[in-house]
Amino acid sequence: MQLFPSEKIRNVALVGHGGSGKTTLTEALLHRAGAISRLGHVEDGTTVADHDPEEQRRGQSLGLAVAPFEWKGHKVNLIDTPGYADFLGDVRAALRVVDLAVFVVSAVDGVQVQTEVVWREAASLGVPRMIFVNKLDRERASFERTLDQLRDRLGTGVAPLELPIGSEASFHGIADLLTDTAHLYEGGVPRTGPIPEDMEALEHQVHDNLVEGIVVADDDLLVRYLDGDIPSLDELEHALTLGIETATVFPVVCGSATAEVGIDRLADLLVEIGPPPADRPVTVTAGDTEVVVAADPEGQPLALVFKVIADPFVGQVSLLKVLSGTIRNDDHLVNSRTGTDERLHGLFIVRGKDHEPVEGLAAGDIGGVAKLAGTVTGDTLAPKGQPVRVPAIEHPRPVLSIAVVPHTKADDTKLATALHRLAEEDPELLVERNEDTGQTVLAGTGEMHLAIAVERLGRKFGVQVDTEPVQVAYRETISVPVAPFTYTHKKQSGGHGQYAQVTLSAEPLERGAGFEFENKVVGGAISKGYVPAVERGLQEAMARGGGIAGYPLVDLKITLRDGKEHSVDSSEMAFRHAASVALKELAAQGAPVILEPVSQVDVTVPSDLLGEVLGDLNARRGRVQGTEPESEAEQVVHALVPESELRTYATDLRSITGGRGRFSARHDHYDVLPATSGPGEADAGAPTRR
Ligand SMILES: Nc1nc2c(ncn2[C@@H]2O[C@H](COP(=O)(O)OP(=O)(O)O)[C@@H](O)[C@H]2O)c(=O)[nH]1
Ligand SMILES: [Mg+2]
Repeated sequence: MQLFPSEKIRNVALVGHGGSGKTTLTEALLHRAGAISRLGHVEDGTTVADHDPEEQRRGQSLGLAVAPFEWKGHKVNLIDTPGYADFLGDVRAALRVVDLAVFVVSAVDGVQVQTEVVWREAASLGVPRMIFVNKLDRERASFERTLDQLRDRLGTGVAPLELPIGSEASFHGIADLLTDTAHLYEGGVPRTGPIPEDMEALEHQVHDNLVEGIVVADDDLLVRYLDGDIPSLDELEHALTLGIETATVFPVVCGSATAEVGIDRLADLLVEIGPPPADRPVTVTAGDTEVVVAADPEGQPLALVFKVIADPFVGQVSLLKVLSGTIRNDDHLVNSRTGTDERLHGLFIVRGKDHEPVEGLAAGDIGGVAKLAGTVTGDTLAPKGQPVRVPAIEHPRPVLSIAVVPHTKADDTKLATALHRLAEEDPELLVERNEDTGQTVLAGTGEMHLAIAVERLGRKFGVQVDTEPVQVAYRETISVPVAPFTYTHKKQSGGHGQYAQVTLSAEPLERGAGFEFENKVVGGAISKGYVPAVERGLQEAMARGGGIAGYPLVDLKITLRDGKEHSVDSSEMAFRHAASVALKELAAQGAPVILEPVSQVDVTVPSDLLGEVLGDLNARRGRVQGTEPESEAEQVVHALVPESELRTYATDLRSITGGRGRFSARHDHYDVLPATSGPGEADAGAPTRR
């Protein structure tokens, strides 16, 4: 395929709540444009966008998918995105590289949680937006009700350009309010005609609303309109384009993806009012300075890798957007984060799972390249000697964790590499090894996200794992000083004998102090070399959990006061052993307590749900430190909550708030575990001895 000129490119994302019809609409647009010969179905796993086996099995999008099509001399790089909350990361990635986000809203279900969540994201990024009201062919679909909700929930600027003709099963056309014409569909093909008479009154009324909605984007036009001037169609279209580009006017159109009503009208709009890449320059950093880069095909080559996909056959596939310049096959660019030279060998255009070779990609275009050496999602590729970087997006720290246990020894060997590669393609997946518990922990955005990661370990890398709850890394300490006592390790019957005697005392230290050791042995009671052996023996036993409850011992000071050795039978080994046995006795006499990790948690919730969320935090032994407004409608709660109470919080908060709450958590400190919530509880969360 040849290079596509920048000004003819439109980058568009379909976003919104899961099930609103984004993937089906992608299919319909590709079909109307002739890019595919028949409409696939989400349920059958036959769509272009849901091409991953995990997506096909569930009948649901889990990641972004690029699906370009040509329309009236333009190339529309359509990006279908997932609607489920766990995969918001890919929606963010798509919003970064498009110039228009089409919010697909079901006329049956109306504005749903993820519609609002993504609207907020897009607004904060200043991305131009429009709305496609879908499923108008379905029973109980209502355009009016949906439009009211859009106005209500998404704020000012929502401007309907169309009205549906017919409803539910008899929905068959669209009235275009700007041109006063009807488009009547049969088999996806429109025929234009006059607006049906019975709609005229409604049409006039909505038309006036629309004009008022549009003229606000252009001050001149607004003044003239208020003076009684009727704007011409050209003027309206110009103001509309301006309003879209500045993200102040959000046109609403309507249709049905399955009945293919309104699809070609949508495609027309994408190329007519969708901003070309050159109109939306990006700000990048070059060292300490910020530079604004426009999508100029003659400029310095610069590309953003917005998604990396680990492919078992091709290796790694990097999806990139050319921000400036023109990139050709076999060009060399440098990864600005790592400084590594990357050869762009074999550029291609991506459509779902298919790759079509292309000789180059001009500024504004989106394509793919395989086998970049060390490039991960979010990296920038720039010319040698010009370390320009697109500012990284901050990914929220993952909130839900599980531990993975390999099935076999062979799986164990491959696990680390496989996890590393999965994390490379998915910046929201965190892999950690907990040194205290020895578990390999996967942290992600929700239950579905983690389940998919585990499935992909198997499918992509052939690594089979079981999952288990993450153990809380409890610790143990003493709470009172322990008077000196003496322990003698003696084994002198038969063979090589062992002998070591130590006198130790202990005292508790403040939280976080760790371990202190002091040697007070005087007069050479034991040889110099045996003192470090005692210290090492204590340290090893503490780390191993050689106290009473079996958790690592921390925050205490142990003093070696005296000792005795045997000229033949003593050894470093014997002293180490003596120290470790003595430790258990010290712990037993020190009124031992268990320490639990406590996290600092920030929960953002709609104000009307504050009471429920506070009550729930209370039930989790949370200590609320304060509450402050986040926006007009939201509050942030700051609290300290024991880690053991947070293990399912990601899922629980979602159900308490209907998906409208979010939170972040990070380890803060260790605190004494209250006796009532101590070990011995039967649930999976109770501390277990190792
Ligand atoms: N009746 C009707 N069903 C639709 C329409 N668009 C999508 N669907 C169905 O809605 C379900 C979810 O569609 P999908 O494209 O997966 O939604 P997504 O999650 O937004 O990608 C599927 O069963 C589609 O067949 C439509 O316009 N009319
Ligand atoms: Mg989908």
